[in-house]
Amino acid sequence: MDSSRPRPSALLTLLAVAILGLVTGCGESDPPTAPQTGTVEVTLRADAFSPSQVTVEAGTTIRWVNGGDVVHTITPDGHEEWTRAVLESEGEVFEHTFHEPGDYPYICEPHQALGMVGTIRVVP
Ligand SMILES: [Cu+2]
Repeated sequence: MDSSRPRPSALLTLLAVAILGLVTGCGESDPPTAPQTGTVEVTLRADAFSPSQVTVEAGTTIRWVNGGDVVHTITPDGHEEWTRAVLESEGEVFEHTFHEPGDYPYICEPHQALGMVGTIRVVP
């Protein structure tokens, strides 16, 4: 009548997987997961923000740089943290400093359908 109770071996397996996950989570090949500070650069490529997901501490400046001669926009998606920016030529830059913790999604209007979207996550 104990068939619904997890077997000890199953629990051990779960524990082993959890530990393995922790260890590999700190692997050198993984992208940094700690919040970044200072000035963090995001490059606008043909159809993507690179990197598209960025986690920073409050007070960090994001510097978007147009990596090519394609017109992109950096348009807030559902918030008004900054005013829509248009980067028309290679090397053109837009910067914004984030002070309030939260998630700030944004899109590139011409390339949103291609998946050119990003999120800045600001942590305290
Ligand atoms: Cu674009």
